[in-house]
Amino acid sequence: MTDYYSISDLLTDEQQLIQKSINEFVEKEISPIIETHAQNCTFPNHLISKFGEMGIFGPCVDQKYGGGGLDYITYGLIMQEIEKGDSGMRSVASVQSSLVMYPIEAYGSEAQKEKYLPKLATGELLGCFGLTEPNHGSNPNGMETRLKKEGDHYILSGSKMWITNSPIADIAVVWAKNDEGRIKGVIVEKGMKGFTAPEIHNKWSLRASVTGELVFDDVVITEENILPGKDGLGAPLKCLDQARYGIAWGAIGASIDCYETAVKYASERKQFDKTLGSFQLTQKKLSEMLTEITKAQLLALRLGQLKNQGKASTSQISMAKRNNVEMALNVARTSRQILGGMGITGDYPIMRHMMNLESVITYEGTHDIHLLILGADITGTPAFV
Ligand code: TGC
Ligand code: FAD
Repeated sequence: MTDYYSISDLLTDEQQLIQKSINEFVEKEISPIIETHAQNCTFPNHLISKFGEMGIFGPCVDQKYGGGGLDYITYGLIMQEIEKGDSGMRSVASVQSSLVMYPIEAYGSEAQKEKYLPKLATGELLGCFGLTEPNHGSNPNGMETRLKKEGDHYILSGSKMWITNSPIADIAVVWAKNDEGRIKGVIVEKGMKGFTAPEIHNKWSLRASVTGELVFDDVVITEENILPGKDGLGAPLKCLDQARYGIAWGAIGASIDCYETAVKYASERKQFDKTLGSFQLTQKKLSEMLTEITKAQLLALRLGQLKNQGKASTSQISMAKRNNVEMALNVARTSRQILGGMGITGDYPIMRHMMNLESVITYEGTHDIHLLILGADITGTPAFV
């Protein structure tokens, strides 16, 4: 495991143990099968219950609801190890933990927490998160999905786009505007009349992860399925803080897999009777990649410390998500070059990571949106309005 600055020395015994067990799980259960799933655009369904058994779903959720009750550095390490296997598998884990379990725990009623959280923790239920719409991606506040009051119930109408897990999810945490124009969180269950979740096909990225739409054709919603704890755009954005934090760690995992593959290849492959690793230009590439990975690890660890103290700000999270995903994409591109022609094949994980990271740099706030969140924090003037 690449750890040039002995960052593991700063971890507790429990954090190291959990990281090791997830690392072993990924090497046994994900890495051997993921390339085939990505090539075939299939999702390894059987992993859902295994993720549940490993405590990957809701590691920071309270134990009384089936969660792990763990700290945020441990959560980050789990995301890093899973994304070493594949960003799409980390997507499943982060959507379930940060975008489904988190809002139910943070904004849900006691009855909602008891009904959904334990089953989400074991993987008996799979969830998805619907914020993005066909006409509103970076600007979710413009959403057109409506939750209209009618007598003693509500009518949900509209659609969501680019939703991770939607075609296979049992429940969807959906964000819609009520009659007062306030954004509310709604738990929509599979099988509700008027609710469908068609799959989006033809992706060159996150091919082992299922992505789809959410379509609400006048779905009847009762009060018991509305999250009572918080409304307004801040409610979904707070969930995004959780998930973006996990991605800042996860991307490091993908970069380490690419870097370690390149180091190994450079030590074995010979040209001009010398290993690639003996050429100065290859050494420059490897040295720069290791430096950038190490900087990203330190950024993530410090962010984790702040998060554990309840002090990590949205813009600090944006800085780390933006930096670490761009770093991972650059490491993937450079590693691919070190492998020459072999780098484009599925015999190595690099091209898959690279294509996955093109989604990771776009979802959970695009690269540019995170720059603007930082810019707004520095200057006090948001540039997106
Ligand atoms: P703005 O006026 O800045 O804020 C509106 C209200 O929200 C509050 N707020 C936050 N609250 C909690 N946490 C945060 N991070 C918050 N950021 C803002 C803010 O204080 C305000 O509250 P109030 O009470 O004053 O009303 O909102 P804006 O409309 O100007 O938009 C800001 C912007 C552009 C930064 C935001 O819309 C944004 O982040 N856009 C990007 C959208 C995005 O990231 N979508 C992700 C969809 S989910 C996804 O991609 C999942 S992929 C999962 C996977 O597979 O891993
Ligand atoms: P747009 O908002 O149309 O942006 C296009 C480009 O314009 C980007 O480069 C952007 O940075 C730029 N841009 C936009 N506004 C500005 C501005 N003000 N200033 C400068 N540049 C700007 N969403 C969910 O809700 N749930 C999910 O589970 C989910 N999973 C996803 C899975 C995948 C595989 C993908 C690809 C996306 C997923 N998304 C999900 C959606 C994702 O969050 C959006 O794609 C993302 O927020 C960007 O929205 P958009 O695609 O509509 O791009």
